[in-house]
Amino acid sequence: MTTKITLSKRAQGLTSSAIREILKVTERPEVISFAGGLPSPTTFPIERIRWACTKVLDEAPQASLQYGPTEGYKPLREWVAARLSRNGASIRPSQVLITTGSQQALDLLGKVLIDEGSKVLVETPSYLGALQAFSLFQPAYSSMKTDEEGIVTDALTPEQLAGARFMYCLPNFQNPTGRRMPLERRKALLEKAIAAGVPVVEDDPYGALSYSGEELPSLLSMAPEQVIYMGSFSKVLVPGLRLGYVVAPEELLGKLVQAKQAADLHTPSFTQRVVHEAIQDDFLDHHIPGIRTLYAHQCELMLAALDRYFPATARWTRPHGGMFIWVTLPEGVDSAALLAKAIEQNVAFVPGAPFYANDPQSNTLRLSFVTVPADKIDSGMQVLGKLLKAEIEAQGAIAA
Ligand code: N5F
Repeated sequence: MTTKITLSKRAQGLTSSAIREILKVTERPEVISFAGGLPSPTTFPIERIRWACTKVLDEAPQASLQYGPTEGYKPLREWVAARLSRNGASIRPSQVLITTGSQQALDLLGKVLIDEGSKVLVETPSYLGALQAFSLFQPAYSSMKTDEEGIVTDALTPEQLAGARFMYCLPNFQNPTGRRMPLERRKALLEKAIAAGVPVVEDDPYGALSYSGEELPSLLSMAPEQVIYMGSFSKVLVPGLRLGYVVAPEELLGKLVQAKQAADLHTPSFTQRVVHEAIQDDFLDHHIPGIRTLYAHQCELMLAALDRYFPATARWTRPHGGMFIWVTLPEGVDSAALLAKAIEQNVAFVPGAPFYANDPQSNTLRLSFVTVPADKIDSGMQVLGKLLKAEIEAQGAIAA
């Protein structure tokens, strides 16, 4: 008998992350990549991490190299709970699960909350990595309407909310649009979720990257019983150590822990201890302002380049924090086709379509302004602007 591999229905539906695929191309050093949300490597506190590694190996050589509890390293869970309790909420360490990047938390949530056909509410557009994680469990997505202030809460009807397993929200400097939800919208969103009994999943890797330093209250702090919160060390420290966390009511946390046992037993003991050492003495409070200043500057450079090189018929967001600008091209221009041409000229971005759960808008794209050094932003954007104008002219010629 010849061996036949029969994939599960789940696996048959799997597709590759557009970001990860583009990353393969952008590894070539000559490519100017506005694609992956890769933090600027100049912000990595290398000496601090080196010091923390040595300290951990000197002080806890065996424990740091041994298996550990699934829930995570206790002092790190305590740190997360204390940090999230700073603005008035009261989060207990027993509500915190340390994960292998917050991406793992998305997968675990999908595993324990989604059945085939379950209704899941997502923003339009939403983080494609979350859509990829949830889609494994075959939900029926319902897209929430958004505008420049995020989810349009007035448009959320009881019918749309009814029976949803959860709504997935990115209130701070959303991936991919860079938008932030104002306080009034946050209140209205929670009111509706509470009235409908729908849990809110708040994914918040960018909240601390507010350029002015002003942070808005998290949904978690406003309604701790209603919200499942995800945070990450990727954008405020380093992404390569793969450390994130999820905060949930204890009864759900227990299920997430069981799902994590099956996935990877626990997040590496060593990296948890290293990060815990590195962030002692309010390190992040001293470190994050430098990241904000750098990203604010690079965002400004990219906005200036958009004004300079992009046609007036394109529109884009003007973020006040985070790492992304979202561009809407004139109707009919396909950003995936534009990407193919851009890559030939060593410039990359992420086409917008994979960020939509329903009705993909192929005339959109995401630009990250943080990964490439400031002096390359202008030249990369000049290439994109020229290609885009040529594309629009070619279309006009066809139409005429
Ligand atoms: O905590 P971690 O590093 O696993 O971050 C996952 C994650 C979760 N939620 C949101 C909203 C995110 O934006 C991310 C990370 N997103 C990056 C992006 O470009 O969209 C990841 C890019 C890196 C990659 O896929 O290699």
